[in-house]
Amino acid sequence: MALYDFAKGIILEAGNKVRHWMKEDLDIETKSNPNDLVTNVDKATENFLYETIHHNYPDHRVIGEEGHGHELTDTNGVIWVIDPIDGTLNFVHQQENFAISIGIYYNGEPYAGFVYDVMKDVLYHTKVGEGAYENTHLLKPLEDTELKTSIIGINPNWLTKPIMGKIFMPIVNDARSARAYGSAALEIISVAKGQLAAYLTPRLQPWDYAGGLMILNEVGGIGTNLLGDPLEMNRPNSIVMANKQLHDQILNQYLSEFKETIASHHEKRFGRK
Ligand code: 2AM
Ligand code: CA
Repeated sequence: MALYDFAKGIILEAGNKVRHWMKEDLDIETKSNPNDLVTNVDKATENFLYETIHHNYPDHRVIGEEGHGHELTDTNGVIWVIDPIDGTLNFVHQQENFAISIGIYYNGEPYAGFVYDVMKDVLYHTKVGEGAYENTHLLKPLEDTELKTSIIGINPNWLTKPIMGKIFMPIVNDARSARAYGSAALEIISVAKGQLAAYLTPRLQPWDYAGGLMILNEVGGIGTNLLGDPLEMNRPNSIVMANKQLHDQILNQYLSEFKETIASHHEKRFGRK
C-alpha cells in the first residue's frame, strides 16, 4: 500500500481508538507545569501510531510529543512527526476541539501532512504538490487580506506576558478581532481554510505544526518564525502563519521593530536565535 494511504488509514484508526478510550477513566498527569497536561490516551495513541509504523516500515523514524525520537540528529529517510493529541487541555476539559497531527518528511522535504479533527471526524490532508483536502473536498487557494479586516488567532494568555504582550498587542489592536481555539494544529487549519487570516504564537514544537504547515503551504499560505525564518521539523520555534499578504504585513509593519527582543526570546527559550 502506498505510504500516503497507509498514513491516512492509521490516523483514522487512531482517532477511532481515542473516541473509545476517552469514555473510560482518564489518567491525567502534569508535565512541565500545572497547566501542561498529558493523559494515558495521549501516550496510548502515540504508542499505537509508533508500533503500527514500526511494524510496517521498520526503517522509518518517528518523532512524537510523548517521547519517541527526540534525539534525532539528521533528516535522512522517512521521518514521521507526530502529535497524538494536539490540544490536550481541550481534550481533558471539553472532550472536543483537539486533533491528531502527523507530518511525514522524506530526506528532509515535506511529503504529506494530516490533521484529524477527532470529534468532528474530519481529516485534513495533503500529499505535497497534489492539493489539500478536507475529507474529499479540495481546499481553495487562500485569498490575501490586510490586518484591519482580518480575524487572527492568538492565545490571550500571551497578551498578559510583559514581553510577548508588548509584541502582540499592536497586532491584536489593529486586527478586526482575535480568536483562540486551543489546538495549534486546528488553528493552522483555520488559516488554511481562510477562517482565520493569521495564527501567531511564541512557542510551538514541530509536532504541533508539521502536518498543518504542509496543508497551509499547499493552499499558498506562509509559515515562518517571528523573525521570518523558515520552520524546521526538528526544533521548536516561534510562529506566524498567514495568507501571503498578511504574513508580509505582520512581519514588516509589526514584528520588524522587535527583532532583537524576538531573537533574545529564541535564545532564552530554544538556546539559539
Ligand atoms: P498540546 O496540546 O499538544 O500541548 C495551546 O494554545 C496549543 O499550543 C496546543 O496546540 C498546545 O499543544 C500548544 N503548545 C505547545 N507547546 C506549548 C507551550 N510551551 N505553551 C503553550 N502552548 C503550547
Ligand atoms: Ca500533544
